[in-house]
Amino acid sequence: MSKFYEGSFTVEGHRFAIVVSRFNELVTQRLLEGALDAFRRHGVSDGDIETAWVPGTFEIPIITKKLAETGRFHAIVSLGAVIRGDTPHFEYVAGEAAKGISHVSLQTGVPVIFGIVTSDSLEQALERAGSKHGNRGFDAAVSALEMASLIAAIK
Ligand code: INI
Repeated sequence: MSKFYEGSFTVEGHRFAIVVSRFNELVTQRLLEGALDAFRRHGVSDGDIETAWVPGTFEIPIITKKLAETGRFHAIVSLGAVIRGDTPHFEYVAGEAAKGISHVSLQTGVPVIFGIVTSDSLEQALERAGSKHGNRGFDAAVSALEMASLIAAIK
């Protein structure tokens, strides 16, 4: 029979970090609440979660790298909100964050979950931060649980 691996959502002894951007804090504070809610509801204690605030989404990769390199975390959640209406730099900010996060993840072997909302308007961003399209922060934390557990299963 072939062997297959699958992550679960119940992890024991796993530690998680969250890197959250202060830019568009109205949205990111809600994403953070969603992520913390998901971790707690899946049995992760507050003592096993560390959160770092960064000025903007562009700064997420460097702090994610620092946290990953400590070796303390089984997965890291990145949270931000990049709104097209706010800036002509939309593509740079969102694109560089995506590239940087992916690079950190592959380089360190620590799964980094992309919980960055990209939208055309503040209204659309809020819809993904706890209103009609769910909460991307909650979803990102659930993905972090699954990835941490999947990696543990493969090891
Ligand atoms: N940062 C965001 O997180 N979201 C944005 O929508 C945004 N806009 O619109 O510019 C943004 N800019 C700041 C950027 O992330 C850096 O903090 C800044 O450029 C300093 O490096």
